[in-house]
Amino acid sequence: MVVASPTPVRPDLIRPTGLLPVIDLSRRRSHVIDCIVQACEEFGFFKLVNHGVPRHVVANMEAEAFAFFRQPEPEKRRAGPPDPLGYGCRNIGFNGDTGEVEYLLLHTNQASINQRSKTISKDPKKFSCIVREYVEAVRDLTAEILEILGEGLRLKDPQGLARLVKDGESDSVFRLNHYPSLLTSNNGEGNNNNNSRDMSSEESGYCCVNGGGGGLKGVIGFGEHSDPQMLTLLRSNEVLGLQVSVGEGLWVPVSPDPDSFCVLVGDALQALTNGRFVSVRHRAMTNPYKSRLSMVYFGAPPLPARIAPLPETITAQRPSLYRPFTWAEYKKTTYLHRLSHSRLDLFRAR
Ligand code: GA4
Repeated sequence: MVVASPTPVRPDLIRPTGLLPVIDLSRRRSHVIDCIVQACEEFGFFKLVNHGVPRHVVANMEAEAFAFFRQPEPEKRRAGPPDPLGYGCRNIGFNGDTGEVEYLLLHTNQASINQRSKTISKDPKKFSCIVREYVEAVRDLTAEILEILGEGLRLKDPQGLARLVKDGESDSVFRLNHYPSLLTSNNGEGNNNNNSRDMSSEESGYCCVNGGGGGLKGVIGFGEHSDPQMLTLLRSNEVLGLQVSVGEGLWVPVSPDPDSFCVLVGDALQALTNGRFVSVRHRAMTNPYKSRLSMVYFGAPPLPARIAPLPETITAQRPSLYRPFTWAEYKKTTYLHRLSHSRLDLFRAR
């Protein structure tokens, strides 16, 4: 992987990490509902702890992901180029976006996972089984959060949002992102993510503003964007990198916690809630000393599903902000634009 020259990051525009909400799913239901609704309104982001996804399901998925990325480049390329599904390296989407990242993008449909696994793993049955277990667990958790939101919004059909991601035809996708450390990056000629060669955690507790020692600075791994889907569940290893925008150009680093999930509101949920929940802009920095791995589930409706502000979110003071559209239409639009585009603006009601 080629190391790009560092993208300058303005230290004055970074805020402390304690600002972001952390929600304990094991607390009293009514309390959890209030906290989640408030977090989705204020930030479009929260960290979820005591979420109930079994440790071994996460650990197995992480081991498979590292095993894939550890392979020599030609092996990985068997699963590419991304169409957009499959293995990709540095190129994101089809309109010239790049980042210091390599990734695997999978559809969550089981037939698609089985088919793709043949190009990804020497033991495709094991790989697809581990992906299935992980995806089912995070899909169920996503559905649970959407039910909580349905209750919190006092929807007539509180389970309606959750049904969209639980639908067998759901267009949800799953992404493994690997951000090699700058020290272990190479020119795409083999191992670039051997975790054991990374620096100590003390050295890697770097500040992405000023960079670490030796003049190494944080580099953009995945540029600023919002997720197009409804809800994103992101889990990363213990390496710092994710940053969320809290408006007015301020970025907050998310402290890494392998036992939690970051939950992000996507564009489709912003439209469904008539802008009451905000899709959060975020980005990922590479860590100079440690490889970062994120496992990201993007909960989406089926392609023909109609997205329009729910009646309960439309009031005289707040008329419908968006025109109705299908998820297929929205998805097509995302691929016609750059990563950082504010694509939901194209669907505003006139
Ligand atoms: C961002 C969220 C998901 O990772 C993703 C990305 C997709 C891709 O990498 O293929 C997109 C990006 C994401 C938004 C704008 C378009 C599409 C790359 C890109 C430039 C899988 C998704 O659904 O949208």
